[in-house]
Amino acid sequence: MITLTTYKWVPDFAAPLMRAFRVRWALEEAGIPYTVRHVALGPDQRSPEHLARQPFGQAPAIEHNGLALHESGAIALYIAERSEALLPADPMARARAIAWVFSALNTIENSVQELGSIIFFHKDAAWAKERRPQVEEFLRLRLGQLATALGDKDYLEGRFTVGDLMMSDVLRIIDSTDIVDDFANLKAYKLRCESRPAFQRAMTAQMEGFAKAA
Ligand SMILES: N[C@@H](CCC(=O)N[C@@H](CS)C(=O)NCC(=O)O)C(=O)O
Repeated sequence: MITLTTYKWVPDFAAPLMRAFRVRWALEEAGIPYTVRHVALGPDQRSPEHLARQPFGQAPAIEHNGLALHESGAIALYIAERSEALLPADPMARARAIAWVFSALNTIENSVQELGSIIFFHKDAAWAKERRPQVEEFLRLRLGQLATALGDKDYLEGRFTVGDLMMSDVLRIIDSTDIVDDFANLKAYKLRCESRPAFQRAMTAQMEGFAKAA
């Protein structure tokens, strides 16, 4: 059985966004049962037990059959390799789905996270007010390129893959803005991903998990 390590508590704004959600969603799409371990923010994060699971004292991490694995992208791919619901059997289609996971994490999440950091932690700082227009402009460039690549397809490679799971989850980080709404096909794509039953089950589990662990 896979054990997912997540936090006991995070601030309200972070609860639906926490990266453990990607893991829950992948597990739900794959139909793989899992158990959850909650660690507390603070000293627990730096305990030898937790650092053995996640070398940077972060979450999520998983353990499975003696393997400890950190990084939400690596974990999502580990799960995806076990289910055609997330990765197609054809080698070329698999490679392209994996490329979208890297695009989500290496190309889109950087820009999204920079805006997220301003919104969540530094909104009223003078430097943030000055920097925000540049951050948004660059993010719009990237989202425009993503929208072009998506075109009129339902998902980035036509059918849903782990690449869509990661991409749509990254886009949620800026849900408190209307930036994605400016790209009609991206907005519809994100809603399509979020209306998947596995997404809904994972979100319910994540929110109930915080409530129970509190
Ligand atoms: N690149 C890591 C990032 C993990 C991460 O930033 N996790 C956040 C929660 S969503 C965290 O643990 N923050 C507390 C910290 O960095 O100390 C991943 O994708 O798994």
